[in-house]
Order: sequence, then C-alpha cells, then structure tokens
Amino acid sequence: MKPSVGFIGLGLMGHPMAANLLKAGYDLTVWNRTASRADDLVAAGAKRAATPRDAAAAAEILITIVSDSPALEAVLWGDAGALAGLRRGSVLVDSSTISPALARRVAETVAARGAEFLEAPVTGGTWGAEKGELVFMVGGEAKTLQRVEPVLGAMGKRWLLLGPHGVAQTVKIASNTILGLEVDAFAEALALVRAAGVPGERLVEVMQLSMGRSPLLEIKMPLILKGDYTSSFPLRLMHKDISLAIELANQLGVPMPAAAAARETYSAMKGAVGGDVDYSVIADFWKKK
Ligand code: NA7
Repeated sequence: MKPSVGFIGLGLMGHPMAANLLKAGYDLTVWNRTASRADDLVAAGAKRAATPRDAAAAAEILITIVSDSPALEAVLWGDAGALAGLRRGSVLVDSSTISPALARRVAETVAARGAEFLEAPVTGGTWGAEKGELVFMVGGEAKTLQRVEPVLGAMGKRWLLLGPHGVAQTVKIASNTILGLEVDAFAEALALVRAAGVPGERLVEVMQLSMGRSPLLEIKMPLILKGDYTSSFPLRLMHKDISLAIELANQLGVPMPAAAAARETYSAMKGAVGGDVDYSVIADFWKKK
C-alpha cells in the first residue's frame, strides 16, 4: 500500500511535484502559505491542511520545498510548524535549496523526534518538475532513501545518494554556482562581440563547436539573444544560491573571487528589475542605458 504523503510549499517547483504525486495515486495532504495555490490540487483530490503541523501529522512521508533557509525555518519550527506534527517513524524529505548547516540542524531535530530525514534538493527546473523528470541530490542514509524511492520516482527520474546530511546541499549550491557563472560568462562575452558590431549569433555558432560548449547554448542563448527573460529559474533564487556558496566558502576559508563578482552583477540586476524574472536577465547588465 502506498504511504500517505504530506506536501508543504506549492511554488513554481512544488506545485507540479505535488500534482504528479496526486496523479500517481498518493493520498496527499497539502499546505501552502498562500492557500489559494492549493485550490486546484484540492479540487483534484488532495486534502488541505490548516497548518504545516497538520500536514505533517497526516503523513508517513512529508515533503517540503520552500524558497530558502528562513522559509524552511518558518514552516518547520513553532507551534503550528511541521516538526510539532511529525509522526514517529515517518520520513521528512526537504527539497528546498538551503544552507548545509541548516540541513544538518533539521536532521538532528528530526532524529530527536524519532523520525528520519533526507535532504533532496533538485535539478531540472520547472520543466523537469512538470514532466516528472527531476533529478534529486540526496543527503542522508541509504535505508531512508530506499523507503522514499517510489515517492521520488513519481516526481523525478533519478536520485543520487551523495553522502551524509549537508553533502547534497553543498553539491547543489556548488553546481548552481557553476550555472550562474556560465550564464554570466556567456552574457559578458556576448556584450563584447556586440559592442564590436558582431551579431551574437556568430559567437553562439562558434561556441557550439568549442570545448566551452554547453547545453545553455541551445536552451538559454536563443532566449537571451531575443531578450526573452520569462522565468524558468528566478533571478532571486540564483542570487540566493550563489550567496549560499559564498557563505559556505567564507566558513571554509575558500576564496571564490569569480562567484563574488558574479553575485555583484546578479545583485545589480535584482535591484534594477526585481527578482522574479529569469536569471538570464543578467545579459541586460551590459545594455546601454
Ligand atoms: P517559489 O516559486 O518562489 O516558491 C516558494 C515557496 O516557498 C512557495 O510555496 C512560498 O509560499 C513558500 N514560502 C516562501 N517563504 C515562505 C515563508 N516564510 N513561510 C512559508 N512558506 C514560504 O520557489 P520554487 O518553487 O521555484 O523553488 C523552491 C525551492 O527549490 C527553492 O529553494 C529553490 O532554490 C529550489 P507562497 O506561495 O509564496 O505563499
């Protein structure tokens, strides 16, 4: 029999993930801060919890996916928080991208309540979430992962157990930093060729045959060339992930000068256009005012 599932956080990623669980036939209880985002799922058969605590109390497996570390603290702790309702023997899976330190703190608190914890940040974007083709980077114990594999399989196509708690978040923020730097590098070089009167398409054509090629050239660059910044990954979340990497780097004494420079550029664009557009809007940093 399928375990009951609780789901907290119905944002761009969480909503399609929850919809896929419902489609797969799970008994699903949902909670979102903005309650209206759950309406269509409730109409399709999900139960609505009044608080994160109630969502946890209804579930053998509880999934959380919220914006950032403060958002996760808000849904987990406090009287109406999920930790207060977590059942003994249940599993909490957090798919938010947060600091490794917070992931370890959650793991300790969950263990003290007689439950198990996995961190499972995702890659694949909203497209992967809708198709059920996410990739989960998992931190925690293999036996816990085994218990939730069918549930992950309803939302994703692969899961990689990377190590103990904190490791998956570390790898996630490092890999998103590479992505942020790549787009920054393409955007900066594009500004250079355009300033020299060369169409950006020429640069893309050559890059596709070079060692520096990347799937971004097929997916992001055509949109950047058109100036289409419809969000598939919001600027505010890329800014958060690079900031998490720099915070970790400071703790570990690792210099990250390239990431620090990129964060300044992302920060400037966040100030100029807000955080909800796609992070590739960084290309407009070089646009003449
Ligand atoms: P979104 O679309 O910004 O969604 C964020 C979700 O987090 C959404 O459900 C929010 O509720 C919720 N949220 C944000 N702050 C809070 C607080 N303080 N309390 C409760 N709930 C909160 O992000 P994505 O779905 O694209 O990404 C989610 C994570 O995956 C993120 O860590 C990414 O980096 C990767 P709302 O609907 O605004 O009320």
